[in-house]
Amino acid sequence: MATPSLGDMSPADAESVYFNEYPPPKALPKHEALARAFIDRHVEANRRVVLVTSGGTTVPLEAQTVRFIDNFSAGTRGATSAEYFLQEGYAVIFLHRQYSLLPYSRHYSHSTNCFLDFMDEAPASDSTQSDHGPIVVRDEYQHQMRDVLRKYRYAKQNNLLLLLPFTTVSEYMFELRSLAKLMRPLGPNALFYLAAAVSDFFIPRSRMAEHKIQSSELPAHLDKDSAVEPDDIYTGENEEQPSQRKKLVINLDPVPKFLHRLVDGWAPDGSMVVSFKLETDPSLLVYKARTALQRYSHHLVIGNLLSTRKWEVVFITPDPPHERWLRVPKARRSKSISGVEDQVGLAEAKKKSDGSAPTPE
Ligand code: PAZ
Repeated sequence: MATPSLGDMSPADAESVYFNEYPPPKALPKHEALARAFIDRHVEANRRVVLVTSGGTTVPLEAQTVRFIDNFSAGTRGATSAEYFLQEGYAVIFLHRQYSLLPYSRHYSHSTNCFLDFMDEAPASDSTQSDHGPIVVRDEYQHQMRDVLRKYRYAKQNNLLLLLPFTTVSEYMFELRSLAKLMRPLGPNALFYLAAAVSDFFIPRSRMAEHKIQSSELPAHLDKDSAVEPDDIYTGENEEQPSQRKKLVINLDPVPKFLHRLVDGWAPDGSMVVSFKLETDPSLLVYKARTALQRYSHHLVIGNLLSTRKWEVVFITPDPPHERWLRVPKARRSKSISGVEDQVGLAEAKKKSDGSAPTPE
């Protein structure tokens, strides 16, 4: 009899099968300890805590991973929104793809200029008589960098920002589940803001190749995988060069949707859950966002299109007006560093703090 796929199981069964199949990430105990201390501190201070997820997850093709499937997300939405949550008085757990954009440092990181372009060598002062002047921030960046630096320092000195990295989709799932459970003492002071681009497809651990997938034939005595060829990675012969090269055909399973479990099981009672929905086809966006809201019964789905995500989003809510567009006016698009996050971050934080609906532009 064929084994049922995770998508055919109840959410609770899919959870136990999925989490039993993967070893927890090595960093999980350390991340849990950091998160527990962070959450305790903010429970004590009666501060609201938001878990922001950011960046894309990878899908490894091999257990000893050389190759993986990735996605486009740079973490701009998550990193920018985190800054706005901090500004609104939240403490932020920033669960992000390793090396993606981070709050504050994103202003000077790889997606903009090289950070060295912000620096200059100042002339040496007379007293030092040295030809090595101090390195300084260029005049034109002083104002903005001072502002960013002060906010960054404030968040750091007051322990308001906890950075936790993930890489693979299974690491993300383990971290999300643990953090949501650890956030239970926060009750309604907890907010989940799920902006990460989480892979929809993956190779189950049981069907994953252990070693680097070979692209050419091996002599029989070295071809360990030929006896246990994984079902989902078919390396058939390439017709053009039958003797040497192999095709790679990958058969991926759907990643179980754990939003249901987050809303109904892991997250604290009374907390707010905001998810994002990305599409490329404008005619699908509202339908897909609405379907997600109905399916998981959470509080808000923010829909965005790949091509316009920096300038417009749609808020899909269970209560009227049900669909509300938020747009950065054209005149401010090129000047805005962060695009629509300026609007979304603030509107969300405002909504949570005073219960009012966010106002569109
Ligand atoms: O990271 P980024 O700023 O480049 O992109 C943000 C985003 C499009 C990943 C986010 O807004 C989003 O829609 N996340 C959910 C994607 C999805 O699973 O549908």
